[in-house]
Amino acid sequence: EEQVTGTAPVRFPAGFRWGAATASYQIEGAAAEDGRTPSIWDTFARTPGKVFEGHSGDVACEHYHRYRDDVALMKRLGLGTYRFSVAWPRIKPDGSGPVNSRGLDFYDRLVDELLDHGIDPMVTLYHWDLPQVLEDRGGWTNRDTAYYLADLASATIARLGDRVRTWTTLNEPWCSSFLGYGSGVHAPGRQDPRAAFEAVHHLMLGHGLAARALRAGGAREVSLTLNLTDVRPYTPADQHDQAAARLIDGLQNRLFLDPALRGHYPQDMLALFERFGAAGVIHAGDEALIAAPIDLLGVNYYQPALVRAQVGAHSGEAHPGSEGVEFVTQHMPVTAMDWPVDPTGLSALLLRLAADYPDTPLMITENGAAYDDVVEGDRVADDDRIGYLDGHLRAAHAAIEGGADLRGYLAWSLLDNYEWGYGYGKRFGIVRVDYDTQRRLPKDSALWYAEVIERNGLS
Ligand code: PNW
Repeated sequence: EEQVTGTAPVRFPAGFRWGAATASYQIEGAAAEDGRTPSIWDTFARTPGKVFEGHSGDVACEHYHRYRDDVALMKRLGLGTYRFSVAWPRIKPDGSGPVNSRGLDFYDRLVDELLDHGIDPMVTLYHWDLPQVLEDRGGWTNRDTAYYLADLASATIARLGDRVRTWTTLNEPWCSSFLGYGSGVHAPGRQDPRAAFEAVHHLMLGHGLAARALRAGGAREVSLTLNLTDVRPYTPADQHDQAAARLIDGLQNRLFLDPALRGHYPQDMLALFERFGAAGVIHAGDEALIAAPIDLLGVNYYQPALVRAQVGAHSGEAHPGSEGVEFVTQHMPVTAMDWPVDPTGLSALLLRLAADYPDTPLMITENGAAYDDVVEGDRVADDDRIGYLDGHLRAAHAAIEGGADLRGYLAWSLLDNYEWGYGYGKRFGIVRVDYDTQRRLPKDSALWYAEVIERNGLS
């Protein structure tokens, strides 16, 4: 057994990429500026009862106007990579069709600012802010949306491709499909398992088409980011618990990994497309398009899952087809999200990816934790977040030692920000944001992380 929570000094490989991540709707604000139109999150935030206290991203961290200060802050922390997403409704206010150059201007300025500070920009095309006009035509249940994502890719790389090396098509299609169209806790808030599976396929088709468009536009590194987890059977020797874990592993991991990296959906997942009446959206040739070669798989990891077979249990609309599967509460420390803290899930996940999907370089594109931070003067003593990050970095290092081809680590998130359905009520930042003054205050975890980057490891 690899020790992943000890205190032995660890060093990461030379060239390991260190950084932090954000997403457009979560930080930018400036929701109605320079031609941006509403996204599904603007609509969702305005729908009573959907988001904590009705919070929206109208203002957020005002990053749209404060990006220079934010880049200076990144520089002070020593970040080598900054992962951000572009807002589709800024670049294509009508969803498809003409480009709004004022929208692209913002990202142009941001990229230049990053490069001026020696920070490598990593651009995600879609981190959940679909133009509302496209949702009005069915959103991700409409096949056209996949082609429009490829158009967005072409337009964006045409403008930024001379300076941006690393591109990501989608962030977490599991969330977009199953939380957006299945359980409805994310925008657009639909609750229909058929729509959720249709969305899965059109997102993955969009990934493949966008990957091609990026390649055609000269992208040097093309990637896909998935939220993956380590799924464990409650009683490892129990075959019913094993089957339960296999099913959840299918819905959470293999449904996205297999088409992207192996060229076909898993059989058990195809059966669910059939069962929910969504198999018709998979056309001949689609799987070959989805399997467009990628250079990097982005892994977002927060927590493991523990599941068991339980007659009558229902694990919820976010996992359609999982009747009889129960998610078991894990008795370990939790974050402010109530998510269990277990770094061994990260090492297990990375080693599993290395074994099952070989020859795919990996990057942790999100990892981090929300805590109820307390500000004391000009300091935030967030030891719990430091503990979370330290444990997960040790786990990542153990996986590298075990053979995983892990190229980098990006903390989620640079700033406290709009945490989707939780609004501003949950703080994932290594930097505190005071939403009254917009003042940024690096938490102890940010200062600690700067030292980690500086020494390329942990003491
Ligand atoms: C990810 N879940 O979201 C996103 O990529 C970020 O934008 C987000 O702020 C971060 O993780 C923290 O939540 C997720 O329910 C949201 O399993 C929900 C889930 C997973 C990831």
